[in-house]
Amino acid sequence: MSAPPLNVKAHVDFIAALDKKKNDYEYWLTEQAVLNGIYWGLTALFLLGAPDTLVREDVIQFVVDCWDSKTGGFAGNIGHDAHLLYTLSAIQILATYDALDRVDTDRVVEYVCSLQLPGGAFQGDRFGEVDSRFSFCALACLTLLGKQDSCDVPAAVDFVVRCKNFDGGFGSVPGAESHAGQVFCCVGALALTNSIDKHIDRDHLGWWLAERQLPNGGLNGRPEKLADVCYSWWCLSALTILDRLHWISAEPLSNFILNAQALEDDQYSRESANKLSGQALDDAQDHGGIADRPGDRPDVFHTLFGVAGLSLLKYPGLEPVDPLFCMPLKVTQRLGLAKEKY
Ligand code: GRG
Ligand code: ZN
Repeated sequence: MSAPPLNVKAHVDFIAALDKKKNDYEYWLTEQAVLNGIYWGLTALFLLGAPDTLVREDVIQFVVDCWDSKTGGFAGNIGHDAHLLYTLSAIQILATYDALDRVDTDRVVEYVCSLQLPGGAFQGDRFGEVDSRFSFCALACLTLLGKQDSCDVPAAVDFVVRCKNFDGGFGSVPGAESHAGQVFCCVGALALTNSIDKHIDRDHLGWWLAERQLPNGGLNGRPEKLADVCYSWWCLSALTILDRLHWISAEPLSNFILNAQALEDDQYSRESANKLSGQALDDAQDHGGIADRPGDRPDVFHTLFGVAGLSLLKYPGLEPVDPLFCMPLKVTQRLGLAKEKY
């Protein structure tokens, strides 16, 4: 199937317009996770070659305002509770803007380490949910801060290895079904701790990941599920780390992602423009962005992971992305954290 080219300008405008949508219903649904949204948007903008689109100082100040002085972690919005998911996004944003000196990083390290349990797993916050996602968040955060050794690394690795299944994939906790999102987190955690070859059979897991490609070119997250643009990141990043990216058919996957763009003249954009009038229509950015699959409504999460997937596939004009941190490669190179081999 053919596909339109990547519409860089439409996606940059789409992300820039998100800030103006604070009165929208969807904004309130995601209000507790604004920091995640800013990380997704900012990273996409850097990869699209438009790093100056947002006002750097405003973004940094917002991140600083999300810091919770009681715990030392970051909340997803000002005045909310701290969580590892938002703490990683905060550190990624500050690292991207070269502004890590704007926070008390020792307290952030203390917060992250306080969430490690005796068996090595990390809980996401003080309420105690355990998930291999949080192992990745903790290790990535500590590594970005140059303090990985502040936690019990062998125990952290041991928990991640216990999440591995007979099919080569990884789940959220020991015994849970393999899922590509968790594979990204567990492969990432093992890559961050230089323990891929000790614990992963690259061909076995590479095969499970390559099996995620469907006849429409897109990737799903586990067997019998629909293809979704975000798995272009969760699967491709893991395949890149495992040095098995070539086990995917690149062109059909690129076309699947490119066909999920919301473009000016497509049905999604026409319908959303028809629903608006007057000032709302003037303010609206009714196209741009990438959806989970062709024909669906675009969002900033799938915009980042579509663009980042295309970057891993070396789509012309995009900035290279670091497959481990999902940040601009230039940033992880500046921090001395980019790896040639895992
Ligand atoms: C720095 C990129 C980055 C991530 C931080 C939070 C995190 C670490 C990773 C999340 C990994 C994950 C679990 C991703 C999956 C997200 C997703 C699409 C879940 C949907 O699951 P289902 O079961 O969907 O609803 P399927 O596709 O299986 O039907
Ligand atoms: Zn998705």
